[in-house]
Amino acid sequence: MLGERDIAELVPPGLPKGAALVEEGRALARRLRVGSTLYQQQHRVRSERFYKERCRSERTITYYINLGLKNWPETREALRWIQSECRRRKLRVDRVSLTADRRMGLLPEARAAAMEETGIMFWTSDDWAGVGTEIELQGILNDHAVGSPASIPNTAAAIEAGITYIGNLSQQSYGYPSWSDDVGQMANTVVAMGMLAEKKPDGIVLDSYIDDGYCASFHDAATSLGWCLFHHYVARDLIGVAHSPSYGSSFADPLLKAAFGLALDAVNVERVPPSLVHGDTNSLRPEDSFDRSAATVATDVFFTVARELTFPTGAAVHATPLSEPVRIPTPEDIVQSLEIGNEAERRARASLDLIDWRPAQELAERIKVGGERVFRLLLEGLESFGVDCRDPLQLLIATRRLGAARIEELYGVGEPDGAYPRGFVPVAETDTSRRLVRQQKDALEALAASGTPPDLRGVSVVAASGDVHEYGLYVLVAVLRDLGASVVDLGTSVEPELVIQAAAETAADAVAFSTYNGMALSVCRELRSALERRRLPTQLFIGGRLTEDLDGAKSVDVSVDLEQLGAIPCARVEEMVAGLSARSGREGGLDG
Ligand code: B12
Repeated sequence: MLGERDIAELVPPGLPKGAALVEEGRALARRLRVGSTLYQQQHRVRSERFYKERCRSERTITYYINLGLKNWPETREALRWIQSECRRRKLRVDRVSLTADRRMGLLPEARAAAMEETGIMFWTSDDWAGVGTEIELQGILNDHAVGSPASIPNTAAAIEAGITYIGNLSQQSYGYPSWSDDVGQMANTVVAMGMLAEKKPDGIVLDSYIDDGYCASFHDAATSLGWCLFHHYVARDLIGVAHSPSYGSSFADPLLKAAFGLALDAVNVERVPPSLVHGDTNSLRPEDSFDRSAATVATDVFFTVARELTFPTGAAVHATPLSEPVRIPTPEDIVQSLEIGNEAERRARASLDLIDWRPAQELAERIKVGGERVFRLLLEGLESFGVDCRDPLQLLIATRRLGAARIEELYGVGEPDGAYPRGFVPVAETDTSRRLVRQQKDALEALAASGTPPDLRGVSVVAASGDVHEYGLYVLVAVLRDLGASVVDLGTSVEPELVIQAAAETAADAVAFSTYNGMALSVCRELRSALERRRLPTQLFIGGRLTEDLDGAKSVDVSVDLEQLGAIPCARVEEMVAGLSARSGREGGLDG
């Protein structure tokens, strides 16, 4: 399935030795002191890991929140308000993910020039220091540290600030604006893992939040478990890091979610407590009422708490804010989610005897057996392509270059069946796979319901996502192809300039661009000016979450501004289909 060139590119020549990079990281970390935080002082531990171990043995449930404001002062004030509100309402909250802007993944000197997105920026050393000394919650760094071009400075800053869960190896696959050096990115990742290995005795843990990376794209939970085993192998076995994958936002089915948690715990041989079990975010849709979302969130967190009480792992629990699909959650939205989480715990504690866990245990065993096979096949496959499987750098580069879909097509372990997109029947189908098939079908049915679906044969489109979000793009591309359009799919984290270059090279009729990270207007300006520079008449469709901070107002819907720029903002795939067919003038599929 792989051509000679693909194989040759998996391990580029002249790579540094992974072991030397690990040593470099260890040496760097020897000069760093692990900071202390108010939370860790309060619980009399040097690291959150040790407190989590205590919670695991005492069956104490801890709570996790995400906060994605723009800078430290704003974040600190919001957290202080959340803390006091939780005290007043007698709600438990322990830890906060300081959800970073993607620019934090760039080297510090490149950050100011890059486009502002969504999430926190740490601009000064005082900002970092504040995490340990100015809030009572334990801060964690989930995003754009290990795995990013800035793996080394961000890991160092986090260690010194007393952040003792540092992520996120799953982001080894991420792309960063104006950064094209994947070898450099992976080399920095290996150095940072060397730093974390050095600090293992201090209780520092490498988190890998799997729904951020390839596992968000896999169709089979067995592939996801195999991927976790692969990361355990690289981080724990080859480098010596305390590594614990965590999961949750793409899991909707309570049985699958519980089973996956059990399978993950079964392969966690050092029993490093996972950072968290994230609430289900992907089931919440912009068009749903908050009341409906409340039922989804309450059920999700109820079963997570029940599983954690019955089979404790030490993972903190997260209840998704109801506003998740429509806006960046406000402090009020977060407190509301803690109300749901804390109450769900009371009810779960009262209901434990009612739950029969055997189906989840059986499914967990199937996922584990499948995952172990995926891992073995993956390593054998990499070896057969000439990858040195004892070298962490080679392993990370090769798997990054292979990509999630190819890894699953090559090493997925279900019964072969060409009717399935990845060529086999999944051992335990992911909710992602089920949902994407349904969304594609829904869009086609909606088109059919409004008349004969248009015939898009002869229409050519270049499609891409500007950030990591890929599901909207997947549905869009699938529907356009179903209707006969010829689509060049450039994938995720693609720079505007590259999209327009591809449109020029293929003389595309239209560009479809998906953007979610809160800079829709800025990105559209770049797309428009690249089109104008080349004098291209290409139609520009844009969708995703069309927001940006404007004149001090946060997350404003910029659809009207996009229209004024000459783009066509779309909330649904069907709107682009209508726009294309109006232009091609071919309705009903009668000609061509
Ligand atoms: C899944 C998800 C993720 C996953 C993505 C996994 C993956 N491989 O795709 C992960 C966890 C990695 C993630 C990360 C982030 N996310 Co996110 N994510 C979501 C989530 C839960 C679902 C979005 C989704 O894919 N829906 C499924 C698709 C099929 O539906 P859809 O998006 O509505 O798309 C439909 C239409 O919009 C349309 N469409 C979409 N694009 C286009 C394009 C065209 C041309 C057309 C015609 C139509 C079209 O067609 C689709 C099918 O009908 C939403 C919250 C939510 N529940 O909606 C947040 C959300 C989109 N994420 C958000 C953010 C901020 C981020 C981060 C920046 C957070 C951070 N600071 O780290 C990072 C991005 C990091 C990066 N490197 O880019 C915000 C965006 C806020 C905003 N702009 O107002 C949201 C709304 C969450 C929130 N409330 O804060 N995310």
